[in-house]
Amino acid sequence: VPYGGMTDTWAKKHRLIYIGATRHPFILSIRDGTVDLSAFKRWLGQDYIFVRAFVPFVASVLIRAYKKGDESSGDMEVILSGLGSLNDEIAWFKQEASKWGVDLSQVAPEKPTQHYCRFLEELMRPEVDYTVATAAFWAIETVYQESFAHCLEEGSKTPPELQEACQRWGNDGFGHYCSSLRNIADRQLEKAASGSEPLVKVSEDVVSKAEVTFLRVLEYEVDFWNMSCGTA
Ligand code: HMH
Repeated sequence: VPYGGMTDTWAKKHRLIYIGATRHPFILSIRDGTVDLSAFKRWLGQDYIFVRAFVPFVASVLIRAYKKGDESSGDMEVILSGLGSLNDEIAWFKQEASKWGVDLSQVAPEKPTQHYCRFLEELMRPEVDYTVATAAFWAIETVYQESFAHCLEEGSKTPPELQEACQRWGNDGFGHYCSSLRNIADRQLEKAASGSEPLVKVSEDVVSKAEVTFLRVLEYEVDFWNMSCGTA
């Protein structure tokens, strides 16, 4: 069954950069078992820093969902479940880091991590539309879901000690959560695009801002993978 939301249109329109983010050489190296374990450890430390910054961003989306006052949309429940997973994720990072001998208190953010975290802070500003924020949220989670699910597909040679990491984002439950985020973003985009807002010009502006934000997420994700590989 073809899916016809705005997010799907973007993924097709920007196919090359989308593939660049979700089928990055770092992910392909996990999938074919040739991954450099020092690269994985670098990714682990940097992603822990990213996830800590991602929590307040998701909390800011939750606040905006609440302020919209549309209880029947179910947006708050989805976002709140995301915060719950992030709580587990932070605990997992700590446990995984000690398993690999990475001291998280000693990890300094590298440039791509700093830039990505700064971007999240910009998205937390009150003047950023809920539509733009939910599109970014969907894109950030979906890149990880599609990337790590690829490492678990039949025929992949992901090393056993990395399978748990891939499961975190590659499992079906996380996939379902990403579909819920996509539905939230698509519903918002649909509302803006159909000009149900009195100021059509403002609504169109929101849709194009959201598309640009989607592209920026993909670029930050590619930079993040490049850094993990050590090719940044
Ligand atoms: C860099 N992007 C990055 N880290 C993550 N943990 C996710 C997305 C998904 O939560």
